[in-house]
Amino acid sequence: MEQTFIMIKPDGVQRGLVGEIISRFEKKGFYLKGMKLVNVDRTFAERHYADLSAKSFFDGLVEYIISGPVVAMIWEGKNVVLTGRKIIGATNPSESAPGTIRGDFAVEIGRNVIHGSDSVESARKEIALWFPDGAENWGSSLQPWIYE
Ligand code: DAT
Ligand code: MG
Repeated sequence: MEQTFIMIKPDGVQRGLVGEIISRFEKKGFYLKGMKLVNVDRTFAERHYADLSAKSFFDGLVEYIISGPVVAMIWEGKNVVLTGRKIIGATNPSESAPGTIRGDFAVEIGRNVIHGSDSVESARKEIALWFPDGAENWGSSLQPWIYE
């Protein structure tokens, strides 16, 4: 099944949103296949956001990501990349729909609480960067009640 990389950013950790965010992915019917709380250094944050290195907000974005611990996770499920992005909501919280994580918990684009891979290909790259040993291999006994 498809996997995606989800990261709760330092503001989400500081604000005590970790449990709420995990709960939303769990209740949807996705499976947690990797998780760690880590402080990343500047070089690592720059690698994660390498595609945005030419943007004017890049330095501020990197400062934000290294400002405290983040929760890095692998989630697995049918269409989890695209559906994960829908659960997260639009990049700018002023445009994120209520009911999405950013719509419910964020105000500023530079404090938007959570990251999610934007394609299957970037998920593959991001999982390889953050979890070089790969995902944990386990299966939920409830799977037949969620997946036909
Ligand atoms: P997303 O996180 O929704 O995938 P992105 O990959 O385009 O969005 O950008 C990564 C992060 O960079 C985003 O979560 C917040 C920040 N960012 C994006 N566009 C920005 C902008 N115009 N001004 C300030 N920060 C921005
Ligand atoms: Mg992105």
